[in-house]
Amino acid sequence: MEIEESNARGEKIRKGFQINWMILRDVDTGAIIWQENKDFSSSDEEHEARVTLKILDLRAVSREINFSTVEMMENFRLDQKVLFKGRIMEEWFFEMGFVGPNTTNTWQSTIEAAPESQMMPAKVLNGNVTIETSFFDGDTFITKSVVRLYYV
Ligand code: 9GD
Repeated sequence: MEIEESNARGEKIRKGFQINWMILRDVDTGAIIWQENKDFSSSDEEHEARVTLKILDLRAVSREINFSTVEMMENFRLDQKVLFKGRIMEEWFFEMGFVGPNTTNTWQSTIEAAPESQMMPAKVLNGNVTIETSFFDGDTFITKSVVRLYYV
């Protein structure tokens, strides 16, 4: 019985995929709180991001991801885990859907504060939060990246 699939399709998509830039905004004011031109999808290294500690007080954050893909995708989506010292605090699912071949796209999504969640203090969170992001086209795994957050 097959216990490990080759995932040739996932590897082909990954080879032609890159994030060009990301922007985070305060939904209530539209103010940009963070932006960087870096491929946060690459899995070879743990990434780092420095965000203002004010982000923890925001009701909701708007995120734009600008990415390019050579391969077409039927249902591009992300599964994101927010981890504190490696333990899961929240899991988020975002779905973009169809993406054409040889295109550059800007994907806007909104991250809301969890309903009855009391944020830990920034000084406790600082350097201890990692975001584990898995990229999929439908059920096809593409890649997984890790970003460590510093609240400054
Ligand atoms: C918390 C305040 N309300 C609005 C949402 C905020 C979410 N934050 C996560 C968080 C959840 C908690 N439950 C606690 C706690 O209980 O103490 C603490 C923090 S966050 O501000 O740290 C946050 C995390 C990730 C905000 C945005 C992101 S993200 O997914 O948009 N992202 C950015 C880019 C770099 C800086 C953070 C990470 C990311 C995005 C895309 C990709 Cl491909 C990879 C990584």
